[in-house]
Amino acid sequence: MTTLHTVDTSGTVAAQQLTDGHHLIVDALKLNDIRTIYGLVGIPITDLARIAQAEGFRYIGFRHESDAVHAAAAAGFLTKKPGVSLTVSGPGFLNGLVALANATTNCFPVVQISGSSDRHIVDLKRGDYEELDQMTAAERFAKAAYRVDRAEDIGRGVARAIRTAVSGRPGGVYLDIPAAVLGEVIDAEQGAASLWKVVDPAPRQLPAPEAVDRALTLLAGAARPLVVLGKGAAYAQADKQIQTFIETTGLPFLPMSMAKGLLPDNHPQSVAAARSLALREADVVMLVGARLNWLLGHGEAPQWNPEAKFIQVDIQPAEFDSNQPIAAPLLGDIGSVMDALIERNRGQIMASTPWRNELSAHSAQNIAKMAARLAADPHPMQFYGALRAIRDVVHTYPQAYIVNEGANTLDFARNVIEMRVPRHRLDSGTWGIMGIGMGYAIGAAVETGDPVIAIEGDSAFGFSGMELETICRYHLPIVVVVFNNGGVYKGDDVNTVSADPAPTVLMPGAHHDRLIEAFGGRGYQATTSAELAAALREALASGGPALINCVIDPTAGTESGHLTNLNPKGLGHA
Ligand code: ADP
Ligand code: TZD
Repeated sequence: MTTLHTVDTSGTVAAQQLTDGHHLIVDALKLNDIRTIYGLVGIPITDLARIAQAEGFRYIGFRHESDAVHAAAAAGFLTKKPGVSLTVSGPGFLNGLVALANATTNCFPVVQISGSSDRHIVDLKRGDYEELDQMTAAERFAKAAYRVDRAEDIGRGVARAIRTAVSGRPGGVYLDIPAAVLGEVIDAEQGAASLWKVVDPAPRQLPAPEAVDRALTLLAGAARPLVVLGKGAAYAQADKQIQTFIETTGLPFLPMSMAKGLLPDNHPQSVAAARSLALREADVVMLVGARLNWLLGHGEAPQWNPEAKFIQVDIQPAEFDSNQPIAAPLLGDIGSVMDALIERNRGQIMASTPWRNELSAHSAQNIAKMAARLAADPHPMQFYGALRAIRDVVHTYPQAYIVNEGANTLDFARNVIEMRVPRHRLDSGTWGIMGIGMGYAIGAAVETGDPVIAIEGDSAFGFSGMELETICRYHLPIVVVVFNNGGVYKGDDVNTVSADPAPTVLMPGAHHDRLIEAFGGRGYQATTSAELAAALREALASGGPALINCVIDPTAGTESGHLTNLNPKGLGHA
């Protein structure tokens, strides 16, 4: 705030307090309890970041905008409040947009605030520094896009962005602030009066009683019921209600990857180890915050029982019937729906003993098979041996967050690394995107202060690897484990037609551990599972940034992991 002294014709001096667009954005965010901004500065938003820092915000500066927006998205998922990110115009905005789109796809609340070039130049396409019609571009990929054209509308714009990001189905919101609005000076009192705090940003949405009864009747008549928990259930922070409903009904449950830990993975009702059988046989399936998209085979036979009836708990009505007929739609927020289910259940649901026994027996068989694979300790290391070493260390750090991306690294780690607490696993999610690794890890570490272990394929790590510098600059408790098999999927492909490496091949023998050393972090090279366990233990005990280059057999893994069948066949290659 600055004071402007004016002298009128009679010689009277008047003092007017002034503010500007920068300060108004910071004040509006602060009023709405936002205290962290993930960004990358440049024209026209550098001062905005400085002012935020001066006003007590934590500003985390990144090396690439998509990592900043991914970090904010992780913050949104973990806290149920929108993460806020800040990008420059044109290319900086576009770099962030992929992460905004990814957050929208994953239903994570996040706001990307971006400075933009002068409207009168952009709109006539006269050619400006970093010129782009950003709002139009964002519209396609975000839940919503808004632009603030006057400083007096900043409070409205911020309120609208927050409300849109978290209410209903959460998602990514783009907020465009032209440079001229950032620099616009207005009366401070008028500015302060234009800001407001959003009341109850994500109001509870209660299901209709008849919809609850319809679902309960269906579940009560089921011979082989199944509950599928998705990341919407994790996001909803309705942990207690979900646990109560599952445990009092005895229903078998299957967690999707980011719902792992909502109930502990070693819970006797978890059928994660009998997934195929559960999907193939279940006759009534209750989806809780999980979509019947490709990750669940669109609910189609033969993966699913063609006779299965679906109950779906979701906050987005248009989600129902998107893939299969939904016999009992339950519209509402998961907390309120679970409360209503618990309240209206008069003990009529009891999962049948033969079905539970069948699932348990099948799980036990699969767990034994997995134990044998995990016990083998080949050299060079394969995925299972390395993951067993990590799993054993992680058990002693239950509060550690797991970030996970790659193809084989994702598929194997999802199954091997058990989660015991809710919302502690973040991964490639609905798009199967690579590049979330360092952004999600930074978001989780900054928001919680707890240790983060990022389990990364070597290709996946490369997408955000430069953020090692960010991790070291802020001295974050992040340990990155790179599963280095020297390639995208695998490192043993051979190009038989020229001297160039094959398309999937990356630099053999790469020492990713030395990258972090350049920034003062701890680097480790592990070639055996014992070395890996020792390095991870030491790195976690240090409480600071570390990277373990975990050397995996280049022949280990499968092309495209478990999605090999999604590659088009055609005539094949040379
Ligand atoms: P997964 O990939 O784990 O199966 P999805 O991302 O496909 O999970 O599904 C998440 C679903 O959860 C989305 O359809 C979303 O609308 C829904 N959702 C998110 N938050 C809530 C909430 N608070 N209450 C109800 N549904 C929610
Ligand atoms: N680009 C983006 C943004 N997302 C993607 N999913 C891909 C490319 C394609 N892709 C995958 O689907 S997995 C993957 C790529 C490039 C990397 C697999 O190799 P990796 O993991 O080294 O990370 P594994 O464990 O060796 O299979």
